[in-house]
Amino acid sequence: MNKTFIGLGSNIEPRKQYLDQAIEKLNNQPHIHVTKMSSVYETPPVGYIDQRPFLNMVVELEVKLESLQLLAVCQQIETDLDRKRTFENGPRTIDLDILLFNDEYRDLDSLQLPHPRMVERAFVLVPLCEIAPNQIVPTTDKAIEELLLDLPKEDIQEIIRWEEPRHKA
Ligand code: PH2
Ligand code: MG
Ligand code: MG
Repeated sequence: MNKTFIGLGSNIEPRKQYLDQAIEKLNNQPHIHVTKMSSVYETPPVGYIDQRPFLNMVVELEVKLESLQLLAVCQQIETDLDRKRTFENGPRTIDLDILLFNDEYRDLDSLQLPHPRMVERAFVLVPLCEIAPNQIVPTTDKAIEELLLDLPKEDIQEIIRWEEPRHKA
């Protein structure tokens, strides 16, 4: 059994529904169990900033798959949920990024592990810290809660726990 963490992001409505559907599709795979889920956070766009805010969260999975097989599953789910590749960091219905896979290190074009930008992104570290504060990131030898302390306070303050909007009775 392999333990892995996936970062999910969406900034095209219905954002929450895309997150829910992606998790359901992961859990419906015979060799994947969703074992932990973070809260959902609303986060300002990083990289290309002229776009709608994201909902982000992180899940922990136990999988009987190799990392490249898991990548293929994630990419298929993105396609099934209407993900269009427009431009780098552009708007998306759903993005599924493998953050960590056991303590595996990979440097392929298709898959880099640990995810190379995870340690600088508050929208990844805040939800990940909620479910795995003591998890070590192999290339840094630091725990998630330590890595979070290294980020600028302003970055962390922008990550807001998000709740489902209430519908009128
Ligand atoms: N994903 C990106 C680029 N920028 N910003 C936020 N807030 N959330 C994301 O998931 C995100 C991003 C590339 O995948
Ligand atoms: Mg991404
Ligand atoms: Mg991605």
